[in-house]
Amino acid sequence: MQTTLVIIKPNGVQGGIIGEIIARYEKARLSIAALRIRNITREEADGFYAEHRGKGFFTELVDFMTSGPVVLLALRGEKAVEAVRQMNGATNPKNAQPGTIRFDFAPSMGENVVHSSDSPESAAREVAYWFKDSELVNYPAASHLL
Ligand code: IDP
Ligand code: MG
Repeated sequence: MQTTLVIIKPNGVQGGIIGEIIARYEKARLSIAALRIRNITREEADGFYAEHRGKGFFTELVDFMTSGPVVLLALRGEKAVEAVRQMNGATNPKNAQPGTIRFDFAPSMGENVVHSSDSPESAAREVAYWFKDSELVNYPAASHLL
């Protein structure tokens, strides 16, 4: 079992597709270990995306991620890290496969609607970055949808 971190970015929140995105993860039999909607600070965005500091798009990325509320989501399931990366699609929506979230909803690379952890190591860091252990819950993911 793995736990991975997803962020629904400000355009996903303002576009009214929070429910649609979360429904896809539930249909994939992932359980929600933690869930919160809030604004994040520039300092939080900077620390979260530390690996990208100094890149040309970094300021644009921090500007975008702090432009409105985001949904922070920890998802749990078998091979959850890779499963969610696949469901989200390629970083550049122009390269994303049909049926992925970014293919369906993302207007551009900079505004690609969702973040997800890229490895089990990143996932551990990223879940802990936003959530305390005591905030994570456990329940069996649906075997069929009610
Ligand atoms: P990922 O979100 O698919 O893991 P990363 O390479 O980790 O992609 O980049 C983090 C985020 O930074 C991307 O989701 C995207 O929003 C933004 N980003 C990455 N590369 C570019 C770029 O070349 N131009 C604009 N934004 C970019
Ligand atoms: Mg990444």
